[in-house]
Amino acid sequence: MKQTTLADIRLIDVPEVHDKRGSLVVIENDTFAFNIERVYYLYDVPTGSKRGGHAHRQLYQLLIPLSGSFDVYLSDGISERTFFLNKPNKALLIVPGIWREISNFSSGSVCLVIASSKYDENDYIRDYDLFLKSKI
Ligand code: T46
Repeated sequence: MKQTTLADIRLIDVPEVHDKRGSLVVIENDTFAFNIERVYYLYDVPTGSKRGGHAHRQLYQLLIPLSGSFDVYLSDGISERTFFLNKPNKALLIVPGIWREISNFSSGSVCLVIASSKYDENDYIRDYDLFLKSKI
């Protein structure tokens, strides 16, 4: 697994167009540092629910709060940091090799995820001790 750290995490301004009718955000395949292969979103998350609880071996992802807000806790096995996402024009870039837990979803929130490859369960590390071992 890539030996990434929290220093590789970025909060990115997404390109947007404003006029008196509102705002429009554009994401194209070359907007970010990876090729887009998959898009999915989390919604209808019950109050108090947590998502994530894993790391990825190869996957790059962008998390965007299309609506509402939530917390994204990240750990590289040494340092940890929590990002509060609540702006649909800010995308959190999560690189491979970072543990994440997503919580405190506000009512009606929607988390858009843009990912660098198709779904592959073999790319997940869902055990925190295994994750720590993978970082040695
Ligand atoms: C992540 C956070 C933000 C699929 O069949 N295809 C998919 O593309 C995905 C993402 C999931 N699934 C299945 C696998 C599980 O049976 O949907 C079920 C729930 O997946 P998971 O428990 O991984 O969901 P989250 O919300 O904990 O995590 C997801 C992503 O898996 C993960 O990459 O970073 O959203």
